[in-house]
Amino acid sequence: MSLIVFPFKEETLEVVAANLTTAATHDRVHEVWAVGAADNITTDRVADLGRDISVAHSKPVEVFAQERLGTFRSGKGDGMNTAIRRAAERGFDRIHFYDADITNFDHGWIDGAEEAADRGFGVVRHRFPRAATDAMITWMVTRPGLATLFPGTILPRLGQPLGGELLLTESAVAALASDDAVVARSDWGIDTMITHRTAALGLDIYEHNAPDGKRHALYGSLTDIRDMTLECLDAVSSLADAARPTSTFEPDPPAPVPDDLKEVVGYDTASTRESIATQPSGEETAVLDELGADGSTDLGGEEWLDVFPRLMRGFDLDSPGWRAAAFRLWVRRVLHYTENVVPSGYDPATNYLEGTILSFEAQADKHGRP
Ligand code: GDX
Ligand code: MG
Repeated sequence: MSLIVFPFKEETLEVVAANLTTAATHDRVHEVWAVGAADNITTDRVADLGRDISVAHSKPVEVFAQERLGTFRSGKGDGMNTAIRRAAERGFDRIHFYDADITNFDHGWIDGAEEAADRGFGVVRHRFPRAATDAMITWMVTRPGLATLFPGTILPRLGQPLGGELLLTESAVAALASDDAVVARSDWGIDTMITHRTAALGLDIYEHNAPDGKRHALYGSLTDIRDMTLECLDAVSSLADAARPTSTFEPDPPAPVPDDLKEVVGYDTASTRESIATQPSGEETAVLDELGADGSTDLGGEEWLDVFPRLMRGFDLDSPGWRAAAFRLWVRRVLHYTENVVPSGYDPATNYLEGTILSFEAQADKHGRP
């Protein structure tokens, strides 16, 4: 019995309807759920669409609002955890999660995950090629964090540790549903927690490549993903004393990246630079001083390698000074990479980024956990 779940906030209704239909028309899918954000003004409309799709394809399609389960900001984590809890009670063999805003979602994603689960993998993560300036939280925060805390393990090797597209088998669902730290993580930190916990469960993990990439709503300024950056930083830093992974990991072989994706610009540099033009407050300055960073210049790879472990160790999600300093330094790191490395071309930029992760692992091997 396979279930497909889409957490959704406010997305284009046609895109959500197309995704619900794609899921409902797959013959291995028994049920489809869409879990709406709290106070989501589109939930009733999506529920109407769900009823029509359910009737048209004779398949249960349930649309409901997320429950308040966690202790952080109520966001995507509450949505995923609401579905995980319900699915554990209902006894599905497999749950797939997909973002509701994907515009190229098709049966191939579901097939790829189901086929790997048929071969015995307990968790299947989708990976997909991304533009050189997309995934800046993954490259500059989450993977460096995992490399620093878990060098030499599978965690720094996962291509997309923040990916919201994955399949969990029954035992993974049961373990996540009863894990207090996962249930608490109601915000954007949920993906990091699920990634760590599934890697620590000892289940075999497969990374399936969706070769055309994930086409979805892109950002404007990096300020659009400020909360996501800070919450993902907090989530990875919360793993400082967490168990080392015991799962095995097998990725699909590398595949060619579509040409048009190599040209996509991930965010707007001009408005992003404007967003950090303000002078730091006194609180922010105190944090920057503590970190030994001045915040007035962009950060290259070596500077990020140096400061990031301290940033991760000291980070306080509830402190305005830490939030402002972390965001400013991350933006300055991303701008430096965008202006100095991306112009060399897609493949060199991607290879460069992979190299930065190896440097974090090498540094951690030498000095131990921060
Ligand atoms: N139920 C619920 N509640 N759904 C939400 C909420 C919420 O509060 N906020 C967002 N969503 C949905 C949204 O509608 C979409 O379906 C999905 O969650 C992801 O949100 P989106 O705004 O499309 O995020 P984005 O930037 O595409 O991020 C995805 O990739 C990130 C990454 O890999 O960098 C998403 O899966 C992130 O979790 C992931 O960190
Ligand atoms: Mg999206």
